[in-house]
Amino acid sequence: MKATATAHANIALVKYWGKRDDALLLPQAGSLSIALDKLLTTTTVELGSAQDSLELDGKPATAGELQRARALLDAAGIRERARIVSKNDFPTGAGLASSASGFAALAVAACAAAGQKRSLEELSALARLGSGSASRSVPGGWAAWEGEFARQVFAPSHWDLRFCIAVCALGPKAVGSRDGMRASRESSPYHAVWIEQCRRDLPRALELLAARDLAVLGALAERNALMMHADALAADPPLLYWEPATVGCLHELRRLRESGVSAFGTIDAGPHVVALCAPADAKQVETRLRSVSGVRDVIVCAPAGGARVVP
Ligand code: 2P0
Repeated sequence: MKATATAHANIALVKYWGKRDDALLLPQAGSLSIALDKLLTTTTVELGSAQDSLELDGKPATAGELQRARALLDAAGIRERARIVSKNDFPTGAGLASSASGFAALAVAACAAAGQKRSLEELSALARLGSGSASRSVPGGWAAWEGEFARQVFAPSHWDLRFCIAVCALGPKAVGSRDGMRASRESSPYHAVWIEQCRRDLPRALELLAARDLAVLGALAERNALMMHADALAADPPLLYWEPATVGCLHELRRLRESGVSAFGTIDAGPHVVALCAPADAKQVETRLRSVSGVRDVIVCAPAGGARVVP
């Protein structure tokens, strides 16, 4: 009746930004991500307590977070009340995709605690009900999510890249992904064009990933992220997730490319820039991002695997 699981957060190279079903968290277009080794969540689920409770990094979760966790347990057929304790190995509340690793670890720990044997596809679909991007953290590695669940398209070892996360602000963002995504779909005149672009980007990105073509995949990923932000910026009211340091990092990466270093940026629904590069260039990319005014920290990550039960 008690189990612990770990899961890594992921960064998308082709982004999920728009739902075709708000209740079931089904995406309008497919997305592609890589799990990040340094962003790890560990979650313990104990069934049979008097009432549901959820603790995140030592603090009680909000009613909304608890409700999302309960929805996931209900979907798994788990009726017993659960005591859930979750801990991140990285700064929480700084917009570093902790909902993806959190709900992936929760789905795996909860089903293990209930003694359920489920496939990776089923676990991914359950994690999706907590947060869409969590579907990709269940299989981990290079993961593609197109419908009900995500699957690992390549193992983490397929391509040893580095992902340098430039932390460009502290504290939570003003508009969460869920509200931002809905606002973009409902009010941005660019949204339909954005979704069409993702439908073209995903198959192309999969080819480039198979070929390990950093220059072309990196450029595609940077364009995809900037187009997602163009969609969000055109919402009414506009969604501006960037800080000055965000723009500073994008310029620094362009300068690095002009000097012959293959490094490309991507940005989620927040201010942080994640730079993709080869392992041999990671030190230089890290140093240059640290030199950008307003950058608080740089976390250098490698590809990681999927969610798993731990002893
Ligand atoms: C992604 N993001 O593909 C995109 C890029 C943010 C920007 O998935 O509403 O927290 O819980 O499904 O998964 C963040 O969205 O949103 C996200 P919900 P989620 O990584």
